[in-house]
Amino acid sequence: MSSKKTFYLAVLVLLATILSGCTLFGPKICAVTGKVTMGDGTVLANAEVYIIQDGKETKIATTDSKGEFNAQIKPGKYEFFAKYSGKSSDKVTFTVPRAKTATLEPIKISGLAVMSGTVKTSDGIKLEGATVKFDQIEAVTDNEGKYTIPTVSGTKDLTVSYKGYTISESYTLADGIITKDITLSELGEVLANVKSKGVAYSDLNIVVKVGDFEVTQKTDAAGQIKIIAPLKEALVSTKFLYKTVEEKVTLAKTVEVNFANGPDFIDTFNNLDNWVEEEDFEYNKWAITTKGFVDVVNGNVVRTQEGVSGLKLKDRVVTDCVVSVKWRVTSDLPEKKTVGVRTHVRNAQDHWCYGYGTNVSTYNYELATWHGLGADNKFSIITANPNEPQVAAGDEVIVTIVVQGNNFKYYKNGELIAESTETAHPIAQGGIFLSFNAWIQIDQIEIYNL
Ligand SMILES: [Ca+2]
Repeated sequence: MSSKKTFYLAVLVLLATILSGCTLFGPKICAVTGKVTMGDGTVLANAEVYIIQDGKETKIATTDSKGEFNAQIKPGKYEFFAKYSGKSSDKVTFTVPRAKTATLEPIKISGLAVMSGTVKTSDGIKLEGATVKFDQIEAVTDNEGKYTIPTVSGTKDLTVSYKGYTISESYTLADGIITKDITLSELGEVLANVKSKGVAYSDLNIVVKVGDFEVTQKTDAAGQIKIIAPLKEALVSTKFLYKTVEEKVTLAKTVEVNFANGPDFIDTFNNLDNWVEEEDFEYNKWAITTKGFVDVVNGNVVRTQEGVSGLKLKDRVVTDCVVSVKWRVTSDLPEKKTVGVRTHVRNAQDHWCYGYGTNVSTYNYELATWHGLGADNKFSIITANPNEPQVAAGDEVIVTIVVQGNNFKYYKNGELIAESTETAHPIAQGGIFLSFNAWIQIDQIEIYNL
Protein backbone atom coordinates (compact mmCIF):
# COMPACT_ATOMS: atom_id res chain seq x y z
CA MET A 1 0.00 0.00 0.00
CA SER A 2 1.39 3.36 -0.94
CA SER A 3 1.64 6.11 1.63
CA LYS A 4 -0.86 8.09 -0.40
CA LYS A 5 -3.40 5.26 -0.18
CA THR A 6 -2.75 4.90 3.57
CA PHE A 7 -3.45 8.62 3.98
CA TYR A 8 -6.80 8.40 2.11
CA LEU A 9 -7.81 5.37 4.17
CA ALA A 10 -7.05 7.26 7.40
CA VAL A 11 -9.19 10.21 6.22
CA LEU A 12 -12.04 7.85 5.32
CA VAL A 13 -11.90 6.15 8.73
CA LEU A 14 -11.89 9.56 10.46
CA LEU A 15 -14.87 10.74 8.37
CA ALA A 16 -16.77 7.53 9.06
CA THR A 17 -16.02 7.92 12.76
CA ILE A 18 -17.30 11.52 12.81
CA LEU A 19 -20.41 10.62 10.82
CA SER A 20 -21.21 7.59 12.98
CA GLY A 21 -21.17 9.64 16.20
CA CYS A 22 -17.81 8.65 17.62
CA THR A 23 -18.72 5.03 18.24
CA LEU A 24 -15.09 4.35 18.65
CA PHE A 25 -15.19 5.99 22.11
CA GLY A 26 -18.56 4.64 23.46
CA PRO A 27 -22.15 6.09 23.39
CA LYS A 28 -22.52 9.86 23.76
CA ILE A 29 -25.97 9.44 25.38
CA CYS A 30 -26.94 7.02 28.10
CA ALA A 31 -30.49 5.83 28.87
CA VAL A 32 -30.76 6.29 32.63
CA THR A 33 -33.62 4.53 34.41
CA GLY A 34 -34.68 4.92 38.00
CA LYS A 35 -37.52 5.01 40.46
CA VAL A 36 -38.95 7.53 42.95
CA THR A 37 -40.54 6.35 46.20
CA MET A 38 -41.93 7.69 49.43
CA GLY A 39 -39.91 7.29 52.63
CA ASP A 40 -41.48 3.87 53.27
CA GLY A 41 -40.72 2.60 49.75
CA THR A 42 -44.20 3.22 48.24
CA VAL A 43 -43.70 4.17 44.59
CA LEU A 44 -44.68 7.69 43.53
CA ALA A 45 -46.31 8.33 40.18
CA ASN A 46 -46.02 11.85 38.66
CA ALA A 47 -42.91 12.73 40.67
CA GLU A 48 -40.54 15.11 38.88
CA VAL A 49 -36.91 14.10 38.46
CA TYR A 50 -34.13 16.72 38.15
CA ILE A 51 -30.37 16.84 37.61
CA ILE A 52 -28.05 19.65 38.61
CA GLN A 53 -25.58 20.53 35.90
CA ASP A 54 -23.25 23.57 36.07
CA GLY A 55 -25.25 24.77 39.09
CA LYS A 56 -28.51 24.70 37.13
CA GLU A 57 -31.57 22.51 37.84
CA THR A 58 -32.88 20.70 34.77
CA LYS A 59 -36.01 18.58 34.80
CA ILE A 60 -35.30 15.31 33.01
CA ALA A 61 -38.38 13.18 33.57
CA THR A 62 -41.72 12.55 35.30
CA THR A 63 -42.35 9.15 36.84
CA ASP A 64 -44.98 6.82 35.37
CA SER A 65 -47.69 4.92 37.23
CA LYS A 66 -45.04 2.48 38.55
CA GLY A 67 -42.94 5.37 39.91
CA GLU A 68 -40.32 4.75 37.21
CA PHE A 69 -38.56 7.15 34.90
CA ASN A 70 -36.27 7.00 31.91
CA ALA A 71 -34.07 9.86 30.61
CA GLN A 72 -31.41 10.25 27.93
CA ILE A 73 -28.39 11.90 29.58
CA LYS A 74 -24.87 12.71 28.40
CA PRO A 75 -22.17 10.81 30.33
CA GLY A 76 -20.82 12.75 33.30
CA LYS A 77 -21.16 13.31 37.02
CA TYR A 78 -24.44 14.82 38.24
CA GLU A 79 -26.52 15.36 41.33
CA PHE A 80 -30.01 13.81 40.96
CA PHE A 81 -33.09 14.64 43.04
CA ALA A 82 -36.89 14.34 42.86
CA LYS A 83 -39.82 16.60 43.78
CA TYR A 84 -43.38 15.73 44.65
CA SER A 85 -46.18 17.83 46.09
CA GLY A 86 -43.75 20.54 47.19
CA LYS A 87 -41.34 18.10 48.87
CA SER A 88 -37.82 17.32 47.58
CA SER A 89 -35.62 14.29 48.09
CA ASP A 90 -31.98 14.53 49.20
CA LYS A 91 -29.54 15.02 46.32
CA VAL A 92 -27.86 11.84 45.06
CA THR A 93 -24.53 12.02 43.19
CA PHE A 94 -24.34 9.63 40.27
CA THR A 95 -21.89 9.31 37.39
CA VAL A 96 -23.63 8.53 34.12
CA PRO A 97 -21.27 6.12 32.34
CA ARG A 98 -20.28 5.97 28.69
CA ALA A 99 -22.70 3.10 28.21
CA LYS A 100 -26.04 2.51 26.54
CA THR A 101 -27.92 2.16 29.84
CA ALA A 102 -27.51 2.78 33.54
CA THR A 103 -29.78 2.41 36.59
CA LEU A 104 -29.98 4.68 39.62
CA GLU A 105 -30.76 3.56 43.15
CA PRO A 106 -34.37 4.56 44.08
CA ILE A 107 -34.70 8.23 45.01
CA LYS A 108 -36.65 8.60 48.25
CA ILE A 109 -38.80 11.60 49.20
CA SER A 110 -39.66 11.59 52.90
CA GLY A 111 -42.45 13.57 54.57
CA LEU A 112 -45.09 12.26 52.17
CA ALA A 113 -48.24 10.29 52.86
CA VAL A 114 -51.07 8.68 50.99
CA MET A 115 -54.31 9.21 52.84
CA SER A 116 -57.31 7.12 51.87
CA GLY A 117 -60.58 5.96 53.32
CA THR A 118 -64.36 5.91 53.02
CA VAL A 119 -66.81 8.77 53.58
CA LYS A 120 -70.13 7.73 55.11
CA THR A 121 -73.31 9.24 56.53
CA SER A 122 -74.59 8.74 60.10
CA ASP A 123 -76.66 5.79 58.83
CA GLY A 124 -73.65 4.14 57.16
CA ILE A 125 -74.41 5.10 53.55
CA LYS A 126 -71.25 5.41 51.46
CA LEU A 127 -71.19 8.90 49.95
CA GLU A 128 -70.37 9.25 46.29
CA GLY A 129 -69.22 12.67 45.09
CA ALA A 130 -67.98 14.00 48.44
CA THR A 131 -64.85 16.15 48.25
CA VAL A 132 -62.04 15.43 50.72
CA LYS A 133 -59.34 18.09 50.95
CA PHE A 134 -56.17 17.86 53.04
CA ASP A 135 -54.03 20.99 52.89
CA GLN A 136 -54.18 21.93 49.19
CA ILE A 137 -54.81 18.51 47.70
CA GLU A 138 -58.32 17.22 47.16
CA ALA A 139 -60.05 14.10 45.89
CA VAL A 140 -63.66 13.15 45.14
CA THR A 141 -65.16 9.93 46.50
CA ASP A 142 -66.13 7.22 44.02
CA ASN A 143 -69.35 5.20 43.98
CA GLU A 144 -68.01 3.17 46.93
CA GLY A 145 -67.45 6.38 48.92
CA LYS A 146 -63.68 5.90 48.64
CA TYR A 147 -61.04 8.58 48.21
CA THR A 148 -57.23 8.62 47.92
CA ILE A 149 -55.04 11.69 48.42
CA PRO A 150 -51.27 11.54 47.88
CA THR A 151 -50.09 14.41 50.04
CA VAL A 152 -47.61 15.82 52.51
CA SER A 153 -47.66 14.54 56.09
CA GLY A 154 -48.10 16.90 59.02
CA THR A 155 -50.88 18.80 60.80
CA LYS A 156 -53.22 20.55 58.36
CA ASP A 157 -56.90 21.36 57.77
CA LEU A 158 -58.97 18.38 56.66
CA THR A 159 -62.14 19.56 54.92
CA VAL A 160 -64.94 17.30 53.71
CA SER A 161 -67.86 18.61 51.70
CA TYR A 162 -70.95 17.13 50.07
CA LYS A 163 -73.15 19.29 47.83
CA GLY A 164 -72.26 22.43 49.78
CA TYR A 165 -72.41 20.85 53.27
CA THR A 166 -68.91 21.21 54.75
CA ILE A 167 -67.07 20.13 57.87
CA SER A 168 -63.49 21.04 58.71
CA GLU A 169 -61.05 19.85 61.38
CA SER A 170 -57.33 20.00 62.09
CA TYR A 171 -55.79 16.60 61.39
CA THR A 172 -52.29 15.20 61.94
CA LEU A 173 -51.26 12.88 59.12
CA ALA A 174 -48.27 10.58 59.64
CA ASP A 175 -45.81 9.55 56.89
CA GLY A 176 -46.70 6.55 54.74
CA ILE A 177 -49.99 4.97 53.77
CA ILE A 178 -52.70 6.04 56.18
CA THR A 179 -56.36 5.01 56.36
CA LYS A 180 -58.75 7.76 57.46
CA ASP A 181 -62.48 6.95 57.34
CA ILE A 182 -64.81 9.90 57.75
CA THR A 183 -68.41 9.96 59.03
CA LEU A 184 -70.56 12.99 58.26
CA SER A 185 -72.80 12.50 61.29
CA GLU A 186 -75.34 15.20 60.44
CA LEU A 187 -76.09 13.66 57.03
CA GLY A 188 -78.64 10.92 56.54
CA GLU A 189 -80.95 9.46 53.94
CA VAL A 190 -84.26 11.29 53.48
CA LEU A 191 -87.36 10.01 51.73
CA ALA A 192 -89.64 12.97 50.97
CA ASN A 193 -93.27 12.56 49.91
CA VAL A 194 -93.85 15.71 47.88
CA LYS A 195 -97.33 17.05 47.20
CA SER A 196 -99.01 20.15 45.86
CA LYS A 197 -102.21 20.83 47.83
CA GLY A 198 -102.27 17.23 48.99
CA VAL A 199 -101.74 15.57 45.60
CA ALA A 200 -98.51 13.82 44.52
CA TYR A 201 -97.07 14.38 41.03
CA SER A 202 -94.16 12.90 39.10
CA ASP A 203 -91.44 14.88 37.29
CA LEU A 204 -91.40 17.89 39.62
CA ASN A 205 -87.92 19.35 40.04
CA ILE A 206 -87.50 19.66 43.80
CA VAL A 207 -84.72 21.80 45.32
CA VAL A 208 -83.69 21.09 48.93
CA LYS A 209 -81.49 23.65 50.71
CA VAL A 210 -79.94 23.51 54.18
CA GLY A 211 -77.54 26.43 54.59
CA ASP A 212 -75.03 26.04 51.76
CA PHE A 213 -76.17 22.48 51.08
CA GLU A 214 -78.28 22.19 47.94
CA VAL A 215 -79.60 19.23 46.00
CA THR A 216 -82.09 19.03 43.13
CA GLN A 217 -84.06 15.92 42.26
CA LYS A 218 -87.13 15.07 40.20
CA THR A 219 -90.08 13.36 41.88
CA ASP A 220 -90.66 9.77 40.77
CA ALA A 221 -93.97 8.21 39.69
CA ALA A 222 -95.09 8.13 43.36
CA GLY A 223 -94.16 11.82 43.87
CA GLN A 224 -91.16 10.90 46.03
CA ILE A 225 -87.55 12.00 46.16
CA LYS A 226 -84.79 10.12 47.98
CA ILE A 227 -81.77 12.22 48.89
CA ILE A 228 -78.86 12.34 51.32
CA ALA A 229 -79.01 15.61 53.24
CA PRO A 230 -78.30 17.20 56.64
CA LEU A 231 -81.12 16.12 59.00
CA LYS A 232 -81.98 19.71 59.85
CA GLU A 233 -84.53 22.38 58.97
CA ALA A 234 -84.58 22.73 55.17
CA LEU A 235 -86.13 25.01 52.61
CA VAL A 236 -87.80 22.86 49.96
CA SER A 237 -88.86 24.60 46.78
CA THR A 238 -90.03 23.93 43.27
CA LYS A 239 -90.54 26.10 40.24
CA PHE A 240 -94.01 25.61 38.83
CA LEU A 241 -94.93 27.10 35.47
CA TYR A 242 -96.72 30.05 37.07
CA LYS A 243 -94.62 30.59 40.20
CA THR A 244 -91.97 29.21 42.54
CA VAL A 245 -93.23 27.93 45.89
CA GLU A 246 -91.38 26.86 49.03
CA GLU A 247 -91.99 25.13 52.34
CA LYS A 248 -89.88 24.82 55.50
CA VAL A 249 -89.54 21.25 56.74
CA THR A 250 -87.30 19.47 59.22
CA LEU A 251 -85.58 16.68 57.34
CA ALA A 252 -85.81 13.16 58.80
CA LYS A 253 -85.76 9.58 57.50
CA THR A 254 -89.26 10.15 56.11
CA VAL A 255 -90.76 13.58 55.63
CA GLU A 256 -93.92 15.09 54.13
CA VAL A 257 -93.66 18.18 51.94
CA ASN A 258 -96.93 19.78 50.89
CA PHE A 259 -96.79 22.95 48.80
CA ALA A 260 -99.81 24.83 50.18
CA ASN A 261 -99.49 27.50 47.45
CA GLY A 262 -98.89 25.09 44.59
CA PRO A 263 -101.27 24.25 41.77
CA ASP A 264 -104.58 22.48 42.39
CA PHE A 265 -103.98 20.36 39.32
CA ILE A 266 -100.92 19.44 37.23
CA ASP A 267 -100.69 17.26 34.15
CA THR A 268 -97.24 16.54 32.70
CA PHE A 269 -98.86 14.53 29.87
CA ASN A 270 -97.48 11.07 30.34
CA ASN A 271 -100.93 9.98 29.11
CA LEU A 272 -104.32 11.50 28.26
CA ASP A 273 -106.20 9.96 31.21
CA ASN A 274 -107.45 13.36 32.44
CA TRP A 275 -108.78 14.50 29.06
CA VAL A 276 -111.54 13.84 26.56
CA GLU A 277 -110.94 14.53 22.93
CA GLU A 278 -113.38 16.96 21.35
CA GLU A 279 -115.71 15.56 18.70
CA ASP A 280 -115.28 16.85 15.17
CA PHE A 281 -116.67 20.34 15.28
CA GLU A 282 -117.83 21.97 12.11
CA TYR A 283 -119.12 25.49 11.62
CA ASN A 284 -119.93 27.02 8.27
CA LYS A 285 -118.48 23.89 6.63
CA TRP A 286 -115.17 24.72 8.13
CA ALA A 287 -113.76 21.84 10.16
CA ILE A 288 -112.24 23.40 13.26
CA THR A 289 -111.27 20.34 15.23
CA THR A 290 -110.94 16.89 13.78
CA LYS A 291 -110.90 13.97 16.17
CA GLY A 292 -108.57 10.99 16.06
CA PHE A 293 -105.11 12.47 15.58
CA VAL A 294 -103.99 13.06 19.16
CA ASP A 295 -101.06 11.15 20.62
CA VAL A 296 -98.63 11.34 23.54
CA VAL A 297 -94.93 11.26 22.60
CA ASN A 298 -92.16 11.53 25.23
CA GLY A 299 -94.39 13.31 27.75
CA ASN A 300 -95.90 15.71 25.21
CA VAL A 301 -99.31 15.86 23.58
CA VAL A 302 -99.09 16.13 19.82
CA ARG A 303 -101.34 16.08 16.80
CA THR A 304 -100.10 13.51 14.31
CA GLN A 305 -101.23 15.24 11.10
CA GLU A 306 -102.07 18.69 9.80
CA GLY A 307 -105.21 20.28 11.25
CA VAL A 308 -106.51 21.14 14.73
CA SER A 309 -107.22 18.88 17.71
CA GLY A 310 -109.31 19.76 20.76
CA LEU A 311 -109.01 18.42 24.31
CA LYS A 312 -111.30 19.08 27.26
CA LEU A 313 -110.21 18.49 30.85
CA LYS A 314 -112.48 15.93 32.53
CA ASP A 315 -114.73 16.84 35.47
CA ARG A 316 -113.32 20.25 36.22
CA VAL A 317 -115.29 23.47 36.48
CA VAL A 318 -113.48 26.69 37.30
CA THR A 319 -114.42 30.24 38.23
CA ASP A 320 -111.49 32.48 39.26
CA CYS A 321 -108.33 30.66 38.32
CA VAL A 322 -104.87 30.60 36.75
CA VAL A 323 -104.13 28.21 33.88
CA SER A 324 -100.52 27.86 32.70
CA VAL A 325 -99.58 25.76 29.69
CA LYS A 326 -96.02 24.97 28.60
CA TRP A 327 -95.67 24.08 24.95
CA ARG A 328 -93.27 24.38 22.05
CA VAL A 329 -93.22 24.58 18.28
CA THR A 330 -91.15 21.87 16.63
CA SER A 331 -88.17 23.09 14.63
CA ASP A 332 -89.38 21.40 11.42
CA LEU A 333 -92.33 23.81 11.05
CA PRO A 334 -92.65 24.73 7.35
CA GLU A 335 -92.05 28.40 6.56
CA LYS A 336 -95.16 30.65 6.59
CA LYS A 337 -97.20 27.92 8.34
CA THR A 338 -99.16 29.33 11.30
CA VAL A 339 -99.56 27.09 14.33
CA GLY A 340 -100.44 27.73 17.97
CA VAL A 341 -102.43 26.78 21.04
CA ARG A 342 -105.78 28.08 22.26
CA THR A 343 -106.50 27.99 25.98
CA HIS A 344 -110.17 28.48 26.81
CA VAL A 345 -111.21 28.91 30.44
CA ARG A 346 -114.77 28.85 31.86
CA ASN A 347 -115.80 27.10 28.67
CA ALA A 348 -119.47 26.40 29.29
CA GLN A 349 -119.92 24.47 26.04
CA ASP A 350 -118.31 21.40 24.57
CA HIS A 351 -116.93 23.55 21.79
CA TRP A 352 -113.55 25.14 21.40
CA CYS A 353 -115.00 28.61 20.87
CA TYR A 354 -116.41 29.37 24.31
CA GLY A 355 -115.05 31.02 27.42
CA TYR A 356 -112.25 33.44 28.24
CA GLY A 357 -109.48 32.51 25.90
CA THR A 358 -106.09 33.17 24.43
CA ASN A 359 -104.98 32.14 20.99
CA VAL A 360 -101.18 32.30 20.93
CA SER A 361 -99.42 31.45 17.69
CA THR A 362 -96.45 31.80 15.39
CA TYR A 363 -98.39 34.66 13.73
CA ASN A 364 -99.95 36.75 16.52
CA TYR A 365 -102.08 36.51 19.64
CA GLU A 366 -105.66 37.16 20.60
CA LEU A 367 -107.34 37.58 23.97
CA ALA A 368 -111.16 37.49 23.89
CA THR A 369 -114.40 36.20 25.37
CA TRP A 370 -116.02 33.73 23.00
CA HIS A 371 -119.68 32.76 22.80
CA GLY A 372 -119.31 30.72 19.64
CA LEU A 373 -117.40 31.04 16.40
CA GLY A 374 -117.46 34.22 14.34
CA ALA A 375 -116.67 37.88 14.93
CA ASP A 376 -120.23 38.56 16.21
CA ASN A 377 -119.72 36.08 19.03
CA LYS A 378 -116.52 37.35 20.55
CA PHE A 379 -116.08 40.34 22.83
CA SER A 380 -113.49 42.28 24.83
CA ILE A 381 -111.05 41.52 22.06
CA ILE A 382 -107.39 42.40 22.24
CA THR A 383 -105.38 41.39 19.22
CA ALA A 384 -101.79 41.84 18.14
CA ASN A 385 -102.41 41.62 14.47
CA PRO A 386 -100.74 40.89 12.23
CA ASN A 387 -97.11 39.80 12.38
CA GLU A 388 -96.46 39.89 16.07
CA PRO A 389 -95.38 36.25 16.39
CA GLN A 390 -95.51 35.02 20.00
CA VAL A 391 -93.36 31.95 19.42
CA ALA A 392 -91.12 30.66 16.63
CA ALA A 393 -90.15 27.23 15.30
CA GLY A 394 -87.98 25.49 17.90
CA ASP A 395 -89.12 27.76 20.76
CA GLU A 396 -90.79 26.86 24.03
CA VAL A 397 -93.31 29.14 25.70
CA ILE A 398 -95.33 29.25 28.92
CA VAL A 399 -98.73 30.80 28.28
CA THR A 400 -100.73 31.76 31.35
CA ILE A 401 -104.29 33.00 31.46
CA VAL A 402 -105.53 34.51 34.73
CA VAL A 403 -109.29 35.02 35.13
CA GLN A 404 -110.47 36.94 38.17
CA GLY A 405 -114.03 38.21 38.26
CA ASN A 406 -114.58 39.47 34.73
CA ASN A 407 -110.97 40.56 34.30
CA PHE A 408 -108.66 38.33 32.33
CA LYS A 409 -104.98 38.51 31.50
CA TYR A 410 -102.51 36.82 29.17
CA TYR A 411 -98.91 36.29 30.39
CA LYS A 412 -96.13 34.98 28.16
CA ASN A 413 -93.19 33.44 30.10
CA GLY A 414 -94.32 35.38 33.19
CA GLU A 415 -94.62 38.74 31.45
CA LEU A 416 -98.02 40.43 31.20
CA ILE A 417 -98.81 40.86 27.50
CA ALA A 418 -102.50 41.80 27.44
CA GLU A 419 -105.40 42.41 29.80
CA SER A 420 -109.12 42.94 29.31
CA THR A 421 -112.33 43.21 31.30
CA GLU A 422 -115.63 41.79 30.08
CA THR A 423 -118.57 43.94 31.16
CA ALA A 424 -121.36 43.09 28.72
CA HIS A 425 -120.97 39.35 28.05
CA PRO A 426 -119.42 37.64 31.08
CA ILE A 427 -119.30 33.89 31.61
CA ALA A 428 -119.48 32.80 35.26
CA GLN A 429 -117.94 29.36 35.15
CA GLY A 430 -117.00 26.44 32.94
CA GLY A 431 -114.36 23.94 31.96
CA ILE A 432 -110.88 24.08 30.49
CA PHE A 433 -110.23 23.43 26.84
CA LEU A 434 -107.09 23.28 24.70
CA SER A 435 -106.90 23.22 20.93
CA PHE A 436 -103.68 22.97 18.95
CA ASN A 437 -102.13 22.25 15.59
CA ALA A 438 -99.64 19.74 14.32
CA TRP A 439 -96.01 20.88 14.92
CA ILE A 440 -97.01 21.69 18.52
CA GLN A 441 -95.87 19.74 21.59
CA ILE A 442 -97.85 20.46 24.78
CA ASP A 443 -95.61 19.52 27.71
CA GLN A 444 -97.45 20.53 30.88
CA ILE A 445 -100.52 22.29 32.29
CA GLU A 446 -101.16 23.69 35.76
CA ILE A 447 -104.37 25.03 37.24
CA TYR A 448 -104.71 27.16 40.38
CA ASN A 449 -108.09 28.04 41.86
CA LEU A 450 -108.04 31.60 43.16
CA1 LIG B 1 -94.53 16.65 29.81
